[in-house]
Amino acid sequence: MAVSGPKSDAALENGLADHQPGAGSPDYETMVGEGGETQQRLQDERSGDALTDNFGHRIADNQNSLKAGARGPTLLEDFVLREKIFHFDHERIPERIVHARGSGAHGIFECTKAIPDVTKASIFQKKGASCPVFVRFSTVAGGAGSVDTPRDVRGFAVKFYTEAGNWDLVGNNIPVFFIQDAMKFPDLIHSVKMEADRGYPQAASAHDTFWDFVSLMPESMHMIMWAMSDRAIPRSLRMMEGFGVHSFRFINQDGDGKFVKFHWKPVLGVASQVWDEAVKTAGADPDFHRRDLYEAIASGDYPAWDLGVQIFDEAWAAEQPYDVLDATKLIPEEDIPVEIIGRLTLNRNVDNFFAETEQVAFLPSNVIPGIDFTNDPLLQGRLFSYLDTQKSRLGTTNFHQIPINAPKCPFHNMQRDGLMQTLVPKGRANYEPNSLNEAGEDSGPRVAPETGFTSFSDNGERNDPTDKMRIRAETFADHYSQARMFYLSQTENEQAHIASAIVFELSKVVMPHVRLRVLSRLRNIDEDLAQRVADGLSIALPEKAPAARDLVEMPISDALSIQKNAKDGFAGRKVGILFAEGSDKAMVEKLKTGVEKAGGSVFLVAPKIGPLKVKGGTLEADGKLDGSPSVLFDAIASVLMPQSAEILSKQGAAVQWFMDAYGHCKTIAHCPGTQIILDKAGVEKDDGVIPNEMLLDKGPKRHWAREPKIRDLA
Ligand code: HDE
Repeated sequence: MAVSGPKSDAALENGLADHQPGAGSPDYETMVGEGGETQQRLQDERSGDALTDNFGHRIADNQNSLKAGARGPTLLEDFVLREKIFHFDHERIPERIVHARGSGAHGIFECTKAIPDVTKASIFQKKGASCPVFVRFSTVAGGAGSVDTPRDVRGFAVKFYTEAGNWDLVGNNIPVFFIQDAMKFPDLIHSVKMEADRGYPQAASAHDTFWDFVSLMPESMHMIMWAMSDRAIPRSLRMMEGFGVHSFRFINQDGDGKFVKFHWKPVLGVASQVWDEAVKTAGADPDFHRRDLYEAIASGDYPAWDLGVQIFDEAWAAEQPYDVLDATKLIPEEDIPVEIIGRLTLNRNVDNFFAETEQVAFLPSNVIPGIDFTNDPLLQGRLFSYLDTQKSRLGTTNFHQIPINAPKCPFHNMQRDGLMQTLVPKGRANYEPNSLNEAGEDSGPRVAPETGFTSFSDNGERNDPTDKMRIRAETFADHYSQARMFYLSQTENEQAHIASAIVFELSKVVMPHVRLRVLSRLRNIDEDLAQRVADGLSIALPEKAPAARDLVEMPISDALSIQKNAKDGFAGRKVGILFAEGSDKAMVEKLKTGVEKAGGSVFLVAPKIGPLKVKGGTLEADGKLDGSPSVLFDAIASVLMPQSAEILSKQGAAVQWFMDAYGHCKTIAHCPGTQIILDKAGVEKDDGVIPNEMLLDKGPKRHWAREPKIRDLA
């Protein structure tokens, strides 16, 4: 019976019924490639390519779901339908909590004036240096589907893909902000967004909660002036100024720092609507600004801005009647003129709104060497927020791999895995430091102390000598004294365990230079330990590793030893009791009651689960002998008649039961009948091999004195 139904009218009308799957699509060979190529292919879909599902299976019918008969129910096996609906159901991601509605475009930034004396930022070293950029303009309060022309601040976020990594200058079209401290941001935004109980107004500050909040926050009054001015109803995104808002810092090659404020000056000049116009535009063309930007770029009328900087130093800042770290203040251009150093030109619309404009993730923490932060408490809070928000918006810490966010310069590090990992790092160098190169392996990337990002050390606090630094205090430099104290505080047997453990571990290490390095460090802890390990491996002791600090001989601490503090009672311990047919039920029960009374528990083990016939009735085992090895118990006891013992002495599981308990230094209580198995298992009489009657007195402790007799320790 045919399962695909007749072609729908729509399909026939579209001529799709005659479409040959695969016509015009590239060869299989050219489709096969690494992940990147596959992604590129997806972007390069052309008309005529065969429609496939997400796993490359060609689709024969995109109109009809698979049904049991023409009018029958849809079948679960229809993977084409399921995938299509499944993907559609999950198309939306959380919109930005602020700046949800935005419009983006690609472009280029060119340095028009080199300023190497104030910053070592690579992009400002040479006139004519350039890099690609992505810019996203936005409103703040409205949702992603709101209109373009409300009275609102506009976001002006620029991502520079420089050769030194991404630099994100995430600014606004107003040079000051509502609040001075990041702590108030959630309150500010809650107050301006639609009111919590009624869900309106959308994209508007003209309502109770906003004005309630700002009237209680006098620091917002400067920004309110700007927000109520015509700046908040721009004529076009192309006719807005942009501002970095905060004071940032420029650092030059010599490490000297200067404050800097960033400005974008539109080549078209600043222009605004009047309020009545803005209101009517919202109805007539809700996408007024987005359309204007798109059409200008599409027609080759590329919008451009000059990048200006106001540069000043701490001495100048100290003399001003305001704090340059206060984001509610601007620096009048009359006091510090704006110096133009570059030009931004937007020359390419996005190919896909979601992939680029929606998924772009700006991070004020993205700076390059030569540009640094200041202590502006608003900026400091932003340094956390943006990274954090991308995880919830884009769902993965690997959001940097999304093409719009990835740097265009190489990036290498030891970050691995995570949701939606699309890179395939090779080798095992996923940690640093490593010396894998000494074994001829790729050892991965290394820090670049000369060219890497270093923070400006002055903490910016006037008259406070405390500097910012990445450093470990000298008082943390002794790495061996306490390691030695720990080792020397152990019992002889515990020390042997440590030495043997290191021998075992290093015998699994196949890189000889690593074994030697460990030994050279052990010499700083204890020469005897190092020698024991070297002997255990049968290699010569290497030179002692240099130590940053002289060893401090610390007194032995008994608290560090397990054996010196062991508790010998039955509390929390489990005793395995072995019985078989013919065993003395009374004896088994006596042992059981005794152990339980002392706080322990008992597990009955027998060759078969039973019920088995025993002297005095029947008895059921909790576990079968070959499934209940003695490693499961802290001590063992056995109640066996000689005949059963004779039979069991020929069975590996029984012999090993005792052999292991003996080897693991456990208490072995037994009846005389068991002796034949004990002999077979090599169990020799000692303090821990006792008659059943002594079990309760002896307890389940380990008998370490036995250990040297049964195994070679290092
Ligand atoms: Fe933002 N801001 N912001 N902001 N902001 C976001 O980050 C935040 C502030 C600005 O087109 C969010 O990726 C805090 C000042 C722009 O994708 C979020 C504080 C300035 C954009 C966030 C501020 C801005 C954002 C939401 C106070 C001007 C849009 C989605 C400490 C200098 C970027 C996202 C784009 C977006 C937090 C204050 C500009 C939640 C906590 C001041 C242009 O992380």
